[in-house]
Order: sequence, then C-alpha cells, then structure tokens
Amino acid sequence: MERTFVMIKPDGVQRGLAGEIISRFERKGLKIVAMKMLWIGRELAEQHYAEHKEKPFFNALIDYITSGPVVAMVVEGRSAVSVVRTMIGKTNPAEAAPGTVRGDLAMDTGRNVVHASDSLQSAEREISLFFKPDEIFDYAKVDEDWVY
Ligand code: RTP
Ligand code: MG
Repeated sequence: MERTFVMIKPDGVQRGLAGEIISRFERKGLKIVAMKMLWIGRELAEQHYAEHKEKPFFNALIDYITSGPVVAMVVEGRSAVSVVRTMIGKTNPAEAAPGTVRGDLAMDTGRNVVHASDSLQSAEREISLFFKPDEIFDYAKVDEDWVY
C-alpha cells in the first residue's frame, strides 16, 4: 500500500467543498489514515512548495496557501500517489477533465482547491512536513476485502 499527502486549499475550505472532496476519496476506496485542519504559516508553506521557489508565481502561491485554514490528509491505497493525482486533475482547472476535482469544482490555476503529492518521494517528504508519526493511524477498514 502507498501513502500520499492531500491538502484541501483555503479556497476549498472557504467554498465549503471539504466534505465533497474528502467524500470522493472515500467513495473511491482510498483510506484516510490522518487528517487535520491547520492554518499554514509562511515558513511551512515555503518548505512545502520549495521546488517552486524560483518560479514567478511563488509569492502569489505562498499568499494563497496561507490565506486561510486548510485540511491536510494522508490518504492510503494501492498506487495512491498516481490514483489521487488522476482524481484531482490537471493543475489548470480549465484543462482538467470533467469528473476530476479541479475539472468539476474549480476555474483558475491560482484557486485550484486541492493539492496532492506528485511522486512517492514528494509524498514521503510532505507527509513528514505536516504529520508526526503518531498522528497517522494504522487501522483495518471493514470494506477492505471488498475494495481489493
Ligand atoms: P499542487 O502542487 O498544489 O498539487 O499543484 P500541481 O502539482 O498540480 O502544480 P504545481 O506545478 O506543483 O504548482 C503548484 C501550485 O502553484 C500554483 N501555480 N500557479 N500561475 C501559474 O502559472 C501557476 N502555476 C502553478 C497552482 O496553485 C499550483 O497548484
Ligand atoms: Mg505540485
């Protein structure tokens, strides 16, 4: 099983889409093994998006992601990293396919409602940035035999 990091961005929380987005992952058969609401400070935001430090949109991205509370999660399942990336859709919601979170629920690249790790390596880095080991739960889910 693989784990990935997912975050409902401030616009997703403000627009009341947290339940809708979480529900999609649950219905898919993925398992939420950690979840919390937090208001990210600039330092954590800059660490999280360190790969974009030199990009022209970096400051706007940090302003956006620190503009209100977010919901952070660790999501587990077979090939969870790529499954979740497929479910959230392309970065630019205008190009994201219908049926994806961004394709269905967003309009603008700078307001694309959700983040998900883009590789297993990113997932491990981001999970450890946001969660302590004892905040991540190893538990059996009753429907697991019916999902796999
Ligand atoms: P994320 O990291 O948030 O899951 O998004 P992503 O992988 O689909 O896209 P990435 O290239 O990592 O970009 C991170 C976030 O930066 C904002 N962005 N703005 N104005 C622009 O050209 C631009 N490009 C990216 C988006 O909010 C994007 O999700
Ligand atoms: Mg990214």
